[in-house]
Amino acid sequence: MTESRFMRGVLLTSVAAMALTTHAVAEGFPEEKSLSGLEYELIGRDDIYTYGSLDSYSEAPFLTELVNAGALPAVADRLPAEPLIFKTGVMVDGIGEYGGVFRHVIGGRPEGWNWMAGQHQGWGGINMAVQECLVRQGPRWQVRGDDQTGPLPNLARSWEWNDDHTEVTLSLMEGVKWSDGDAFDTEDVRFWWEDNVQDANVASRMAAGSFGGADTKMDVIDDYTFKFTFTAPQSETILEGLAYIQGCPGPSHILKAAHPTYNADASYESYTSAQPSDELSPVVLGAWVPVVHRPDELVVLRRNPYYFKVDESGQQLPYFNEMHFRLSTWGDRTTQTVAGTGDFSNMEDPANYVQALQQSQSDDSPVRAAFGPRVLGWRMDLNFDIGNAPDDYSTALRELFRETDFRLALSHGLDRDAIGQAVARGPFAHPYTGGFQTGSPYFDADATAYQEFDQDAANSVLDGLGLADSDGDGVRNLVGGDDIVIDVQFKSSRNEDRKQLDAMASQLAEIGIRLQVRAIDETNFDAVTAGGSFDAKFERINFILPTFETCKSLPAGDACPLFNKSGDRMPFEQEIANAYDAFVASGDAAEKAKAARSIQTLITENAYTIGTVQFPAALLINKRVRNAHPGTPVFMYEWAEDGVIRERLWTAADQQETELLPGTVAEY
Ligand code: BQZ
Repeated sequence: MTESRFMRGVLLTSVAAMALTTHAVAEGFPEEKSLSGLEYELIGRDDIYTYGSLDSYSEAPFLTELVNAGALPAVADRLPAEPLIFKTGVMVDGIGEYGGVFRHVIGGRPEGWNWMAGQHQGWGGINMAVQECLVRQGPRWQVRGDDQTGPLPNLARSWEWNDDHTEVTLSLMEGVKWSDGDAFDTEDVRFWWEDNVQDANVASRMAAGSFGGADTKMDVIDDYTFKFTFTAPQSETILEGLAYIQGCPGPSHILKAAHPTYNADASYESYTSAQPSDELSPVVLGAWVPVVHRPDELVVLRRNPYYFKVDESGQQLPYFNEMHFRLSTWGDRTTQTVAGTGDFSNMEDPANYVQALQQSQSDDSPVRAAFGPRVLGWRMDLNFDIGNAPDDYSTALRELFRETDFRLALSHGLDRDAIGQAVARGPFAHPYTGGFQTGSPYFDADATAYQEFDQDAANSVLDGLGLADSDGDGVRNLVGGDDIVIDVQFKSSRNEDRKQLDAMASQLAEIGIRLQVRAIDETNFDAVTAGGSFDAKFERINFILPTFETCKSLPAGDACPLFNKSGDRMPFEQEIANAYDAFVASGDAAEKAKAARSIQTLITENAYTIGTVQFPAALLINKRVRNAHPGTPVFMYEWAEDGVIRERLWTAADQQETELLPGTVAEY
């Protein structure tokens, strides 16, 4: 289907004649009243941690007993030559005490431990407890603007660019060990890159071709040094793609044996599920290792005796010996944290904001709560991938989805104020038209188009497209075809998503479009959507940084976004791809902001994705937990589970919760 007939310019003039009220860019994204109450001082990126060797090291007392029993090497032999050292100056409660339990409650369920093949571990902080990545983003929320030069180092402790910025050579920490004592080195990085990211048969979190283009090369130089070569100059920004969730190597000494490239009896399916969630313990680099998994009930993690980070006094981290993940619901996470039976919650289910806020205001409340900016946005993504449509009806539907004015009409058909109130009464909701949420450093109201709720305009556009209700059943029909029924998938565990879809379904029915909502178990939602097998999907998306989970939102690389995996781009979509490349390639803040503005304008003017509402969120942490900086946002560069730096959280001995498996570590 040619786009010309529906070229935007033509559309706007004709529609103007029909009094359509699409607020082109400058005319006005609704004024926003921020609820953010976060206060914090900004620091330099090097104030958080450094690398180096200390005169002596110490460990959790029960580990010393294991060393004395010959079950573990001495702490100095378990640590790298130069561990990562957290600086005391920016730790709000200073050097910590060992022991106790950090209690999470989550709504997800571990899918498996093979994260390089795209499996998740249940979200809510499990993923990030077991995975360590080449660089880090979370703690950047606290870094001064003039020092925001790029991601923070982590496993890759430093890197160097060549003159024309087409090559970057990264140096790994030397002597880091996996939780079974095996050495971490460039063979793990090579396996991650070649046999997972670059292998199109593996549904890795970093899509092949999305890291600087399809021809990016990675070369191993020695055991601790490797190099990326790009076909075009890049900036530090591209390295943000090496942070959590994309740039986290897995144990090659374990997984190669399960990979078809090295094992003729293996399939890609068996490889993906090579580490089932009820088989323990996986080999990890993270601070804690899963040792117990009671399905639908609990996951218990014990400290990793080989963890490669220390505090300035030489104490090996983390401070907590045990971490629990109670497997419940996301809503219950907030309920239990407000009640004091959980220690952490990203309060993100607007339905319980009012009650949780009231409860957390009292002096004897176990938590404190402070709202951050609006970083939670919900949107519907229509699938534009005609090439992979499963049948003729889907093909016809996806051709219609590629019509900009069809999407604009849908957007005008949505009453976002009503949708917001359906989720939570009060001042929390604000309209969202896709693109950056207002809490993003790249949000610019003047670059944001807004389609007001206007059913007349929506109907006249749909009429203009010839989508009449030819069989008189109240639902518009495809030209000469069936009813227009949009099958929308959403996560069954997300009440706020269901409420919005119910409101959207009744609103769009009024303009003759039927939404058929379908709940999918959250555990497989990503696997289903990663495969592109949906006509439409609806979920919460944090679009704060273009480099965060890029493939979910932007045409970066041929296999992206997930809602147009064909790579058959619409003209404006190609402009978005160009703006994204310019954003990543530029090291100049003003140029980046300019590229981000055009991404925003192109997305919102074309209703590339159809946003509904956006909400602030509040981080709840139990008051007995120390070193949790009160200014930590629920989400900025990464979720708070990363931003709060859990490996340096602690609780005084007299306030510690009882461990379920004292004195133990994972056995291999
Ligand atoms: C935070 C986060 C930590 C994924 C997930 C979950 C998945 C999505 C998203 C959030 C959960 C919590 O978010 O909602 O507060 O704890 O885990 O990983 O929604 O279904 O696929 O993108 O991050």
